[in-house]
Amino acid sequence: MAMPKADKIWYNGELIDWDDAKIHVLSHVVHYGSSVFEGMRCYDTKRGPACFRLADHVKRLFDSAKIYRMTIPYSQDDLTQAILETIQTNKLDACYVRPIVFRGYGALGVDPTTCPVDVVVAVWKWGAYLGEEALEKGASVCFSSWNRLAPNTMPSLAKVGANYMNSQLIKMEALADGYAEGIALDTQGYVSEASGENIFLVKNGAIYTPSTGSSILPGITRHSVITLARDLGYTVMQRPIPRESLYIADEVFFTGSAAEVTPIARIDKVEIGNGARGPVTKALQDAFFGLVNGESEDRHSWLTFV
Ligand code: PPE
Repeated sequence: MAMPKADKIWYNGELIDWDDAKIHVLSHVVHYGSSVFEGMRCYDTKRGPACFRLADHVKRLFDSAKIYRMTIPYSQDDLTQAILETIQTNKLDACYVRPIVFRGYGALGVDPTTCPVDVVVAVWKWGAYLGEEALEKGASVCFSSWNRLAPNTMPSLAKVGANYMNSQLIKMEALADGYAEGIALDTQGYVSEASGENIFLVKNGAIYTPSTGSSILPGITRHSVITLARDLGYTVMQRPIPRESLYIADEVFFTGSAAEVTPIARIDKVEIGNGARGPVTKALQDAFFGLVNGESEDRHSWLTFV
């Protein structure tokens, strides 16, 4: 994705020009991947711009930092305010929001504890993650030859920069082979997630998704879709999912802040269902987009108006 510039970036408490938001090349994060971050969307609703599940994203950021013994020098409330301020200042109606906390410049060597912890919030315009067409027609994806993170190596519940080296292997292989995305198995051989999306399948009217035991990031969109599906009366189960159950599913779709709810039309060139967006996926997209666009009632108080 070419980076569309916005105006200002929030950097350790100050709003500075986009082009001035720089770090030293000897910052700890550059060498050892020591960052925790979030990605969320702000939607353009009839009542003005609204952040989707802002509090939950801020909470997950602090959880990721806790796992890595990183003390964020702001409170959750401060950071929430900083995010809202960054969106307001940049005057974007709809945008992607990327708060990132990283070990900065001060010392090198693996031990990060003497480095400062820097905090940044950036926003920019970001369209459909796998393309506008995929939202309607479904994406063509593959299984990756790479596994997702093994338990007790890189914690998958933390959204940290270093985990995305594994994601990059999955994504580059998929793109090089002509697919939009790759689905990775966990180290037990069960379905885990894609490089930047959680995955769901629909079979005989019920909905299944891997549990947190399958090395997934506990997606906030995943949680939202599980909740909306249950509101609509569907049964949703979180359990180990064998690879082959995706090929014979009625429907498969991805969820993510960037990917939203994206149907999967083909996996490894095998058509899923009839190779088009299925009715359950469509119903969940309608529920999701209705809510984030402010058209339907926000029953779970997921929108924060900017
Ligand atoms: N798994 C991974 C590995 C992941 O990166 C994401 C988000 C998800 C699942 C879905 O989580 P959630 O956004 O809370 O529903 N991926 C983000 C980064 C995408 C990127 O290319 O960068 C995102 O969707 O914002």
